Amino acid sequence: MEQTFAVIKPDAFAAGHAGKILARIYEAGFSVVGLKKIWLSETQAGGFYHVHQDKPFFSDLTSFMSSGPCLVMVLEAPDAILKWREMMGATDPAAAAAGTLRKDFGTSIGRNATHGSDAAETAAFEINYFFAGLELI
Ligand code: YYY
Ligand code: MG
Repeated sequence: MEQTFAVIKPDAFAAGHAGKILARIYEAGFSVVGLKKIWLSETQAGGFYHVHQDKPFFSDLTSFMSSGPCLVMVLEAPDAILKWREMMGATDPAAAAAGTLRKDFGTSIGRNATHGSDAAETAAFEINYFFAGLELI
C-alpha cells in the first residue's frame, strides 16, 4: 500500500464538484485515510508549493490556492501516487485525457481542480504539511 496527498482545489470546491470527485475517488478503490476542509493563507499556500517559489506563476498560484476553502486528503491504494496522477490527468485541462478529473472539472492551467503528489518524497512532505499522524485513520 502507498499513500498520496490530494487536494480538491478552491475552484472545484466553490463550483460544487467536491461530492462528485469524492465519489470517483471511492469508486476507483482508494481508501480516504485523511480528509478535512481548510482555507489556506497565502503564506501557507506558498509553503505547500515552495518548490515553485521561483516560477513566474508562483504568486498567481498562491493567491488562487488561498482564494477559498479546499479539501485536503490522504489517499491510500496500491501505487496511489501514480494512480491518482493518472486520474487527475495533465496539469493543463486542455491537454488532459478524456475522463480525467482535470478535463472534466478544470478550467485553465492555473485552475485545474485537483492536486496530487508527484513522488514518494513529495507525498511524505505534503502529508506531513497538512496532517498530524493521529488524523490518519
Ligand atoms: O503537479 P501539477 O499540479 O500537475 O503541476 P506543477 O507543475 O507541479 O504545478 C503546480 C501548479 O501550478 C499546477 O497545478 C498549476 C500551476 N501552474 C500554472 O499555473 N502555470 C504553469 N505554467 C504551471 C503550473
Ligand atoms: Mg506538482
